[in-house]
Amino acid sequence: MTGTTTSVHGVTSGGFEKSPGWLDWYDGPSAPTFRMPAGAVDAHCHVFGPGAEFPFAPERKYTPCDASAAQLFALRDHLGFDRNVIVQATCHGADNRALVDALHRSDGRARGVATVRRDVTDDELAELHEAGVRGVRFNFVKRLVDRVPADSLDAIVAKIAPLGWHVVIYFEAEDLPELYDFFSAIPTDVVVDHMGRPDVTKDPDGPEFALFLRFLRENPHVWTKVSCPERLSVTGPRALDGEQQAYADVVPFARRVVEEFPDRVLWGTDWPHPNLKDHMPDDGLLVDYIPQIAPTPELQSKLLVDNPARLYWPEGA
Ligand code: 0GY
Repeated sequence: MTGTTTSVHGVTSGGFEKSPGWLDWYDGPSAPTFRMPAGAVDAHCHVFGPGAEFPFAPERKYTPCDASAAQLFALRDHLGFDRNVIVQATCHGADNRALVDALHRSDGRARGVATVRRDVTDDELAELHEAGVRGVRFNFVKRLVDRVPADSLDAIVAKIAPLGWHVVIYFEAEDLPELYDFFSAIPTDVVVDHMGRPDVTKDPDGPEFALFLRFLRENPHVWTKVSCPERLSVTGPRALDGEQQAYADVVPFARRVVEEFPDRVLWGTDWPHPNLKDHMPDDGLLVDYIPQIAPTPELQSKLLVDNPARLYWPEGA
């Protein structure tokens, strides 16, 4: 793998200063012991810049290190994934040029999820579709974005639905009650990032996670990524052969979702892991977490191969 060579002394390429305390992605991930099924998709990852080529958006809430398409594809090959779904990160706002460039470089092995504004034109959407974009992301996490009014989001949905795209939503568990009806009414498929960010110090049988499970039960058009244990965990990345399993506190939440909704779950690394302040995961160990939440080969195939293929490559490979 190539390393973060453009990202030194707090400054990224193009002269952008990284946010204080920013942790760069881990250069030198271990080789996973988990045998990835053929055709596996890393269904949640990002590219950042490089800043000199694709400047970060003026309205961003953080400035990351560089994380290029070439570095992402090297990680894909190292971990044993076949394809990627690259999700527009908020540090690029609605400027999708870095995403589109990465999609073009992927030789058809990546799809994208973009951020667009309500005034996006049909020609711009057609260009994004041609590049491989198949969805838009609506972000409700307050530390990442300013809230976009619901009527703007409705206008975007009306424009992307005819293309067969879906909506990816990112929110905190405490905000689901307020957003429940809005999300339920979205007429396209909807994909929830990171299980709606449950507070894993709470009981997986408690009311907060019960609401999320009810949301999935009542809405067959809603899927979820069971990703980001490193972001949700309090117990952290203990070694798999240690006295405690990696991200043990997240397992009961993710496993429950995988077992109840095996046909509507996706998994991704979240490389290059924006905004982590205490530890940066070893992506090889993150992959070794997968069998804890999807314990059988059948569940693993659905999670990593069949489900993302249905959503992002419905026309076949
Ligand atoms: C993630 C999570 C985060 C950031 C973003 O687009 C983004 O900036 O998604 C986060 O900080 O929780 O999924 O990458």
